[in-house]
Amino acid sequence: MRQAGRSLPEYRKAREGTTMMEACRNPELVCEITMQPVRRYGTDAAIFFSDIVVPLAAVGIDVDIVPGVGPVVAEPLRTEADVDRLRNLDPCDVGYVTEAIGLLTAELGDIPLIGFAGAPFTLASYLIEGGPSKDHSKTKALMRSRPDVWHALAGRLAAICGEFLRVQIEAGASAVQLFDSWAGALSEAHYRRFALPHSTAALTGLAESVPRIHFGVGTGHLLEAMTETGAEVIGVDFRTPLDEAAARLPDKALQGNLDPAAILADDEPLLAETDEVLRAGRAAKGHIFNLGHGVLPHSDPGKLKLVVDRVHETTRR
Ligand code: 1CP
Repeated sequence: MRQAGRSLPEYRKAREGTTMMEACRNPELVCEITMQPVRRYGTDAAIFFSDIVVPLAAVGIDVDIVPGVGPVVAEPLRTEADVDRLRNLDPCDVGYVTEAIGLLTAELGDIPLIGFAGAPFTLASYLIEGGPSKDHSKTKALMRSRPDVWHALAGRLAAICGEFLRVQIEAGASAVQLFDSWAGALSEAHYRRFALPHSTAALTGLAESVPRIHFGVGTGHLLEAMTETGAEVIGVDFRTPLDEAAARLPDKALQGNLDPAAILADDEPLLAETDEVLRAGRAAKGHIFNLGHGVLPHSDPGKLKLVVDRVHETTRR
């Protein structure tokens, strides 16, 4: 999940004097930051340090990650002409990603590296709104009023996102995750019409190379539809119990879903909730333990270690 590193003192130290976008383009720094949680917690996999807007910047979009805000786009894309200017990603645009993954696979040895990209709907929301949005109102207005422009934009983003995933797989990522963080803002009918075809396109062509994980926030009503992207693993946020998700998706492995806010609680309720996630996850075809969304900034690293150790004690017995 995003910002796993933000709660770590060694992360803040490594990032001193470097913007987020600069950090993402520095292979040695990317390698160091990716390794930090693996070293500290002994996790079973690493998540590549980057951001979903990195491929957008790589194709020339003026996007910055503003501390305390998130991605901010200088000139939002809203018209047909704006969409026409969006070019495809060439692997050479992200040579630093290939280089960083090369360093990482050497250092990680047998520990798998998870690459990722943002799904077309979530990326389009940043591009159309110009930054983080609670209601995605401009995005939803464009979908309804100019479906032709919407599908042209989402289609181009699907190509960028698919290429970004391909680059990571070719460089040595063992699995990829497609984050449609804001898809939960859509009804199932609109998700199927406006988002699903483009997420499916982004994941198609990667099949049979590595497992594909698909995750969204507040997507309890979309879980069945999300399986239609073809992803082998469905990420479930903390709002839907894993045994309920497993009953609905018997053929899928699940990833998730401890509430990130549980990390801020006392040990006893935290461990009880961890145990409950592990118990509910046994109903699934497979379960990758994770938080149900990103690590909150004030999380105590000691509590995260407690959770990782509990998961290992329980599952390695
Ligand atoms: O934990 C990690 O460092 C893993 C790497 C990672 C990942 C997987 C980062 C680094 N970002 C992401 C994905 C990401 N980025 C998503 C999808 C997953 C999710 O929903 O959590 C999204 C929506 C973003 C966009 C983004 N980037 C936000 C959210 C803003 C909003 O709209 O609410 C923010 C705050 C960022 C900045 C960012 N990305 C990553 C880090 C470590 C940070 C914090 C900035 C910093 O430390 O300076």
